Amino acid sequence: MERTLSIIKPDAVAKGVIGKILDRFESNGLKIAATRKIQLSRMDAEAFYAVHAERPFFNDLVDFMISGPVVVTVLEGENAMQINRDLMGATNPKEAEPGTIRADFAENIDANAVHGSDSVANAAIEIAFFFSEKEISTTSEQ
Ligand code: IDP
Ligand code: MG
Repeated sequence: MERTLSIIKPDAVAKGVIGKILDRFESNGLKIAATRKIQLSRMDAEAFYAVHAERPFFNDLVDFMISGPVVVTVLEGENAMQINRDLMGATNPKEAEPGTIRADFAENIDANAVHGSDSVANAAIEIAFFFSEKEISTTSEQ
C-alpha cells in the first residue's frame, strides 16, 4: 500500500478548512494513516524545504510555512502519491483545474493551501521527517 505526505498549509488552517480538505482525501479513496496539527519552527521549515534552498522564493516560503500551524498527514492507498497530487491541482491556484483543492481553497502561489510529496521516494523521506513508524497505522476496508 503506497503512502504519501500531505501538509495543510497555514492559509488553509487559518481559513478553517482542515475538515473540508481531509474530506477530499477520504472521499477519493485515500485513508488517513496518521495526522497531527503542529507549529513548524524556522529550522523545521528550512530543513523540510531544503531542496528549494537556492530558489528565489525560499525565504518567503519558509516565512509563510511558519506563519501559523499546519496539519501534517500520512495518506495511504493505491497510487496515493499521484492521487493526492491530482486532488491538489497545479502549484499556482490560478492554473489549477476547477474542483481541485488549490482551485477551491488557495489564493495565490505563495499561499496555496496544501503540500504533497512529488514522488514515492520523496514521500518516504517526508513522512519520516514528521512521523515515526509506530505513529502510522493502516486502516483496512470494513
Ligand atoms: P508544489 O508544492 O506544487 O510541489 P514546488 O515547485 O515543489 O510546488 O514548490 C514548493 C512551494 O514553493 C509551492 O507549493 C509554493 O508554495 C512555493 N512556490 C513555488 N514556486 C513559487 C514561485 O514561483 N513563487 C512563489 N512561491 C513559489
Ligand atoms: Mg513540491
